[in-house]
Amino acid sequence: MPLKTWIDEIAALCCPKRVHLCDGSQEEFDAIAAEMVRSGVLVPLNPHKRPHSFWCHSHPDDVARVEENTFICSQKKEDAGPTNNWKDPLEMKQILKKLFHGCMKGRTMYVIPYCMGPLHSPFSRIGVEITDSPYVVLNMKIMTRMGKTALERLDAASFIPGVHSVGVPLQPGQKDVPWPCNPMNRWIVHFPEERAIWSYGSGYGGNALLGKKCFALRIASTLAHKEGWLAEHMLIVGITNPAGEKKYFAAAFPSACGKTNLAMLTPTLPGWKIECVGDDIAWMHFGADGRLYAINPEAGYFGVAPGTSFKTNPNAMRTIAHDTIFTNVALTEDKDVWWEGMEILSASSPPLTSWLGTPYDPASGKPAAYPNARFTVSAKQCPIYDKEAENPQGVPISAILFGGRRASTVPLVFESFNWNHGVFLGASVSSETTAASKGEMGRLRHDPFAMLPFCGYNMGDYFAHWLEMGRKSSSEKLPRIYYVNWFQKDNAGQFLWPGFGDNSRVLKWIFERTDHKGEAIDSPIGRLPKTLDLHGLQGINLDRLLSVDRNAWLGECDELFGYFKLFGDRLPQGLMEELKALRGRLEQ
Ligand code: TSX
Ligand code: MN
Repeated sequence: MPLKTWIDEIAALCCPKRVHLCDGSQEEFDAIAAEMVRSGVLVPLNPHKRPHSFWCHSHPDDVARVEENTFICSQKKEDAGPTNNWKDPLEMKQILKKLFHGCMKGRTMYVIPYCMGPLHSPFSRIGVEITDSPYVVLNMKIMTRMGKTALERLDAASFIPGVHSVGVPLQPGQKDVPWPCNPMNRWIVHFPEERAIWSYGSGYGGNALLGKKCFALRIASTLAHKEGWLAEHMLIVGITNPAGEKKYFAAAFPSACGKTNLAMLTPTLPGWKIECVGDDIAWMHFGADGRLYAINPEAGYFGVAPGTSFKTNPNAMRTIAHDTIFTNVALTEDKDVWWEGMEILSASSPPLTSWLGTPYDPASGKPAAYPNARFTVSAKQCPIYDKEAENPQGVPISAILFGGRRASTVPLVFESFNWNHGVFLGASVSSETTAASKGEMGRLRHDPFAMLPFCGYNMGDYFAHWLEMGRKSSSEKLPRIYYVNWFQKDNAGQFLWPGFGDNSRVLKWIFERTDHKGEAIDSPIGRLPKTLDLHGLQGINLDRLLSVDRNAWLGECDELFGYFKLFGDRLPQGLMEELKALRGRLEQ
């Protein structure tokens, strides 16, 4: 459908006060931000401390993605699979028609053309988001290549339409609230066959910035399945050794495993360098040379603020020193931002405004920043932003890492025997829940390929697609696949591995393995490092970090067998064979 026809159709449905076609200019951003400052939605931060930056806080019930209200509406229920919520597309459209009828009354309807991926990449895709939220416009400007340039590419390509409303129409004369949303009536809906997105009732993050999770993962994964590529929840880093040789790794981790920290790592090993291509999403295609190439479809970081510090991620701290939007962090007296894990607050520190916008009481036992508080910032501001991130052809991937947070059983690092075994490792990703995520603490949660909330089709078919991708190239050209776990604990509950910059020691081994150099020892679960470079570290129990407890792993096999059964006849044979083979090696 031509863009103009679609805009008219949505305007007729939603009845906005006016329509604004976004050009993506800095002037437009500044004008919208100024209006939001006037209405009190945004607070400008201290220009001497955090230039061109803003603080805002959401409604207390609109603070995260809402998986229970997220739907994949394929014609057949089985095509959404056992891990997604499903509703019949016609039935869902009836619901949406009612919801969206008149939903933008009294508001401006913004039309946001945007490009996911470098502007001139053959792998990039165009989306258009219609929204009644100026907060969404500002965030989309940072997170995507937004505006006129994307619009120019639009005639040539078909676009992915997305309609978003906060779900709070204004009656004539009615005063708006700072963060309009409709927490009792939220719908994040995907029509994979029609390639359309509809989102209602939330103004926050992945619910509202439709280019990210909705398009670049859920819709893109269905496109990738059809077209023979991969849309993955992965960071992308460049890694250069002291000899100046450079490789690229992609890595998938469930939430609360420090993906952004790894994407911006400062190596402790002298002479090694990490550069950041992306911290969240990778679109990967095979090149004519048989190698797998990745682009980052995003142009910014929508990162979790709490826990980010000059100790855990100095590059992120420098990235967000200016031109950043902060959502749901705490505000200091001198109009700067603060969050748990940034630095120790002393008793004499000046008072804070909490993320709720009220004076913070440290004695309340509650955090000053919401645990899922975010910064939105352009990727270009990262001091280690990789120039190759703008390469339209993408970067060649030498290794794929999977990982999870596991206190025991899973060694620091091991290598898969081959592609199919690596796909099995991806499918077996699980993580122990932390205090930051809801649900019981320390419980094991399966999150295959870290894609559980983001796969737009049947996850069994997704596993089969990964196996199929391995048949598109020869084994020596395919990326090697690894499993890592930074989070093992000793019997006293202390972390066994220092993590963070010292993870460069693990990356070094992987780098050398992909160079046919580093040495490995076969174990029943995969290939373990013969040793790691531990220069400058003391008291590391490497034997324990790399040990394989056969009984624990047999238990792991039983657990996985139970999980795989969830996928019924959509589970590819190849995965069950890998599980059987693992059990066989453990029983030998
Ligand atoms: O991000 C993390 N990484 C990856 C870094 C590149 N985190 C934070 C996870 C929450 C988002 C980690 N936490 C890592 C890690 O490698 N490891 C740990 C566990 C850990 C925490 C503290 C210490 C050691 C390990 N040491 C001290 O606090 C002194
Ligand atoms: Mn993510």
